[in-house]
Amino acid sequence: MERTLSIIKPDAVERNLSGAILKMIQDSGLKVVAMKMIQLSTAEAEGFYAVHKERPFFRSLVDFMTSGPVVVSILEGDDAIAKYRKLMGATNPANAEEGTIRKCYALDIEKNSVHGSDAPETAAVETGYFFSALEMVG
Ligand code: RTP
Ligand code: MG
Repeated sequence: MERTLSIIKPDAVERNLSGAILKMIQDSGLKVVAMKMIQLSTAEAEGFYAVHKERPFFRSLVDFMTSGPVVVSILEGDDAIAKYRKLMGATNPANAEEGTIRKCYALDIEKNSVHGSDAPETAAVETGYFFSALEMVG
């Protein structure tokens, strides 16, 4: 069993797509073991995306991620990290495969509706960034 962090980003929450995206997640067999809706502060978004701080898109990404509420959750399942990345689709929705969340709902390379951890190490850091052990079930 593996756990990964999911974020439904402001562009999707704002368009009332949280339920539709959670349905795609649950239909894939991944199990939600923690979940909450939060408004990220600038410092929280900068901390979360610190790995990208030298990238040209960093400021724009932080502005976007703080533009409205997000739905963060922890997903559990066999091979959950890779499984969720596959369900999300490519970062740029123009390159995303049919049936993926980003193909269905993303607006552009930045407003791409969802985040998923990309490796076991980042999944551990990211789940701990948003949730305490007391907030996880199972
Ligand atoms: P994520 O971290 O959100 O799951 O997405 P990812 O791995 O597919 O993409 P990553 O390279 O980690 O980039 C993080 C987020 O930054 C925004 N981005 N904007 N304007 C741009 O060229 C650009 N490139 C990336 C996206 O919101 C991306 O998901
Ligand atoms: Mg990433």
